[in-house]
Amino acid sequence: MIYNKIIESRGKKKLFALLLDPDKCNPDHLHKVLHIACQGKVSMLLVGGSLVNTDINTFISKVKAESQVPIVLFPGNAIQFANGADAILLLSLISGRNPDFLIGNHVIVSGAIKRSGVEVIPTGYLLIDGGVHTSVQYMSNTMPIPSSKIDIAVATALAGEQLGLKMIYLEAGSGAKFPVPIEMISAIRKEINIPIIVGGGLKSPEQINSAWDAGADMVVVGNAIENNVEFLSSFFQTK
Ligand code: 1GP
Repeated sequence: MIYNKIIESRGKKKLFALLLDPDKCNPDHLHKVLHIACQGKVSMLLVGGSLVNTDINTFISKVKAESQVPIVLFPGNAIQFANGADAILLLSLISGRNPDFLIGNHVIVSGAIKRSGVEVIPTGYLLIDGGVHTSVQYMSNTMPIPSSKIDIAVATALAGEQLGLKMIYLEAGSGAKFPVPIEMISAIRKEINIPIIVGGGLKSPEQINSAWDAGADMVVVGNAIENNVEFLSSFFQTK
């Protein structure tokens, strides 16, 4: 089970996830990325995006043909559910006040998820302002938490934990100018016990290491690898 692996790695190993947006992965790019991902340092592949047109199950089959790395859905909405995945981050966008992303999409897809047997990881999703208008902000029609409002982010993450969510995902948005502030990650880390995932705008090994040091259990990187596949191998060579 993916969640158990995340829990077991705590205190031993920091996790690194690659975000694959099926609309942005041409076969050549995908092949190169998976070749590097298979060398053992990528803990899981997240598949999804704010808006995806590609058929997710077909995409997953292609990924599985080239890699053994676990595939975890990171869905922007209910139609991104695919029963070929190993697990789904069942995201509730708790920083927002749009009922569709708090519970509406979940109701639509709950039966299909149950029938599939795909592992469900209930995850509180917090959108944090990353200095640009991101797709997730527009598509979810929610306002991000300002990056200076650490108290609001902490209270939101804590509420998510108290509601029984199993992980907190701090999201600056794909292509964010600034990643989630380090002070925010460490303040949340001090207040909650469940695993923390950090993604959005991570472009350098320094930023990734700082997020881990501040208390992130897993980081998620998308754009930096979409723009330069070599980022991945050069990053891991330094580890
Ligand atoms: C995952 O949305 C992010 O949380 C990915 O962001 O594309 O900026 O790495 P980047």
